[in-house]
Amino acid sequence: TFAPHTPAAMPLRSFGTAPAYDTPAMADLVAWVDEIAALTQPAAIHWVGGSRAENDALLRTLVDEGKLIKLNPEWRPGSYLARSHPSDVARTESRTFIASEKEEDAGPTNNWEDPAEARAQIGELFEGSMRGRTMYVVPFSMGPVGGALSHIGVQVTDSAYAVASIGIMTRVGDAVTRQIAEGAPWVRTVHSVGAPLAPGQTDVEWPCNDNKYIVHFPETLEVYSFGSGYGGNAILAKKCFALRIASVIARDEGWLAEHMLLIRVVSPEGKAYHVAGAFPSACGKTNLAMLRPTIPGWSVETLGDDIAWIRPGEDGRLRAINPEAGFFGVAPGTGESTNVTAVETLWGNTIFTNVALRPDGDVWWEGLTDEAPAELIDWEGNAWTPDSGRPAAHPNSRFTVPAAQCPQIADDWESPDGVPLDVILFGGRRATNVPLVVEATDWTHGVFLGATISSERTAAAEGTLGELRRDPFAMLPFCGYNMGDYFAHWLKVGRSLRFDRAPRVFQVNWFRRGADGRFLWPGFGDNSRVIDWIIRRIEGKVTAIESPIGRLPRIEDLNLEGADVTQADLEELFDVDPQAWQREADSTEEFFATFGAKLPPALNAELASLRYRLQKA
Ligand code: GTP
Ligand code: SPV
Ligand code: MN
Repeated sequence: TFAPHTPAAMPLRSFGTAPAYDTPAMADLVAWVDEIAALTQPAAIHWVGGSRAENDALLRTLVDEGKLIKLNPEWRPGSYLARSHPSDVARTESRTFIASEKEEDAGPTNNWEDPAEARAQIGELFEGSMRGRTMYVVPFSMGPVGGALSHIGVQVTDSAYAVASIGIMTRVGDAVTRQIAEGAPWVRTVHSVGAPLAPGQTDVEWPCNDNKYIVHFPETLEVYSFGSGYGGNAILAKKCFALRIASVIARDEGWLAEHMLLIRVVSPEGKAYHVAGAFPSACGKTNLAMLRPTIPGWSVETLGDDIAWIRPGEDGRLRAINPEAGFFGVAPGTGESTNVTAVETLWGNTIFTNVALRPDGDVWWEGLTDEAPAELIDWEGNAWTPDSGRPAAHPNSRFTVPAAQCPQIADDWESPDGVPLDVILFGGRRATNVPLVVEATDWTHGVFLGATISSERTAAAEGTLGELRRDPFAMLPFCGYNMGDYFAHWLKVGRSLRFDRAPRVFQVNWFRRGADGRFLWPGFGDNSRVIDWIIRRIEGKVTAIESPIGRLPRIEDLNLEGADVTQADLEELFDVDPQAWQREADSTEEFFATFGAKLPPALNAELASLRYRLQKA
């Protein structure tokens, strides 16, 4: 395992000690914690039990240390603002690795690292990395504790901010430790901000390290993350475990771990349908998860906004759960006119990161209100006015809030058995070409639509904003194995379903723009008009137009009553330009070629028939 070294004497405090379960599995957990402590040399170890009092004390400490600002409880009870280091504001994909035994198991879309090399790196980076800090041991469950579709893990971390965030995003505490003690399998995750403190050294507001390193061991179910305190790099249960590691477990066990929102849509006739949707980061999952329909009769219940674990059931249908317990959502653009449900969810008990602070001790970000307050402190802690010429909140500023606070959360959102899926959506952010909605002709065509998603880059990760990139299944940064094998796995899961019970697949794009650069579709609550058409398709109430790229609605079949959209814009929203699509097909061919022999032949066949249809068009 790690290179030998002499651990410093560790004056462990007595608070938050390990629960005294006397089993071999518990001894194993304690031995692992000791091993990490010997490597990272923290000043103290705190086992998180999950109580309210413990969480309150943790938050008080963070405020005392200047790492959180307590918001004015009159406006935002139980809520806090964190300001990150300006360099630590998003996921760092270039420093994220899959350390599978074989390089081809990481595939062309991941950064691969040889596991032995990765362990050597870990030994170097983590040695003494927690000096002067408390190491927290956080047992967590993804999915309700003990649920048939749930999985558990432990994160050790030297970031109290991460602990508070994990406490919102997952189910944390002794009930999980007990499961581990009883022998349940668990995932090992280790996180350090990589900023050890010398004796007497004063801490900074947001400790982190320029050298970031996030590495996953899919064969041994381990994650190590160094140098960053930011959400997806630090809340390891989320993208690292629930997607990268879980996708590998899912491949081996015949299920799917997906970057998807999950909702229940109830039609005017009172029929319930379940919709899951994969959209790349910052492309509308949380907003669709909290949809408030602008058309009468429809309602939406929220089940999840980012991750879905999906399993074929005995009835030949897919069933899905949201493994998370909170929302880690994009703040900018969230306001009364776009997502009033989110605004109401954020009434209190929320940790905000990198938003602006109002003089009255509340928060603000671009889009919360139409007009900006006259004076603010921006996300970097500087005075700000509307004339400052820069955003007050970072474009990837976020809120972390318990899902239970969502006013439209489904009553049964924590049901361990999940919900049966009727519809799968694939979305992206495309200024051109991709219509508002297209229906796949069958499961294989649906997999082709998922595999070929491309989307303009957003602020959720490092990189050039607006640049078009492939993001298959919105899983490009999150698939823990070879994406070619992942495509094949999707095809295989489809074959395991009863032929008439597979979810129907649709591609959507809320982000198409006109020649003048403005969005052609009003989006947000009006996306219910698209859902309405999709459900009527499923119910067989409406026909579609066969196009080379899939089935399109007849504009007259859309419910557009009261919609703020012109006939010309609608025609542009559904325009399929065969020449532009031949270029899309050329680009898809290049993309598919990167998978070599791992690409399922069925996807090449889909591409060939797309070209054939385009030629005839
Ligand atoms: P991650 O949490 O990073 O995975 O993002 P997400 O997929 O949950 O995206 P989210 O719903 O937070 O939306 C990201 C940005 O897109 C926000 O600024 C939203 O205001 C904006 N957005 C969401 N839905 C729509 C829409 O229908 N139309 C337009 N124009 N913008 C949208
Ligand atoms: C995303 O980037 O998809 C997010 C934020 O939801 S993070 O948790 O950082 O991945
Ligand atoms: Mn989101």
